[in-house]
Amino acid sequence: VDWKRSGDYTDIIYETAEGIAKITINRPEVHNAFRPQTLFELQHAFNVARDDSSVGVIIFTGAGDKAFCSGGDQKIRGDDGYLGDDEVARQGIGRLNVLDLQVQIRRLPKPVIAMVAGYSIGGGNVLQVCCDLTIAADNARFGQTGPKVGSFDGGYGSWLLAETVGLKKAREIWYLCRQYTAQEALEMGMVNAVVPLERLEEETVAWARELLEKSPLALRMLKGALNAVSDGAAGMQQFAGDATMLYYMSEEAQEGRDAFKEKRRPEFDKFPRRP
Ligand code: 2NE
Repeated sequence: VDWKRSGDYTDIIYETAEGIAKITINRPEVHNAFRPQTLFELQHAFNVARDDSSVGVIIFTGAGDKAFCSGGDQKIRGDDGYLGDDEVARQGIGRLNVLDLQVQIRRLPKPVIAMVAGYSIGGGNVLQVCCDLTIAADNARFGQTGPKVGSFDGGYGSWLLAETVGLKKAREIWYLCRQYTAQEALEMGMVNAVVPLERLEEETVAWARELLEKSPLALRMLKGALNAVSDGAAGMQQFAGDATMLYYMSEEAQEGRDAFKEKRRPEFDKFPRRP
């Protein structure tokens, strides 16, 4: 794939090719742990991919083959969150802005594929759980560490994981903080496929190309539908918004708009009252 790099980032890499955006956490020296800046850049890049109408699928990954992401950077963890190098941090105030990124991935109306080599740990594993699909290399290792390092994610990290692998398994993963191989993750339904490390990108791109052949609106509605149940009112709000978008695209809705602009009564009688 002939990836074209763009954007001015320090902690991540943003690339596109053939309708695919690839977003890479680029902090291999800490197994791609994230700090507040990493998350600001990821949020920016995911927005760029969302707004780019030539992009149909997003691949989310980590630099190198040692880790997808090892969660929050424990070395800059303050007493209430993760400390950046901005004014907020200078006041000693930490952030947990990974939670905003989780929501953003859920709301983004294009499929996001996590491409995982090596460790997918802690808040990093929660991110891959939030993605639509996950392709794992055979060297991948998955796990949560919260109760070991003084943390937990009681949001998507817990109940979306439970929805994905079942309640008993989710409890085991969180309570015991064990690590699981790619094969074990496949067996528990936490990933979609396990492939040899040297073929990870090739296989992930093949999945992305297959998605690109499908109807973008159908994929958008399916993502919204599958998320709506567990996202409650917020999920329904998004799904309802998509219904409005589809309605706007109908002649019936456009008749209402045109009648207003032309200062006449709308002629809705010509549209069927569907059974
Ligand atoms: C990932 C793991 C198991 C790998 O172990 P190993 O032995 O293969 O590598 P090592 O030597 O631990 O890591 C390599 C380098 O990366 C750093 C290490 O400190 C080391 O650098 P040096 O100290 O040698 O210079 N590194 C790795 N993970 C890091 C991290 N998260 N923050 C900062 N530096 C990190 C092993 O490294 C590990 O267990 N890492 C910690 C995983 C973890 O507990 N993550 C945080 C969970 S909490 C969270 O993410 C969170 C949340 O629960 C809720 C909200 C927001 C965030």
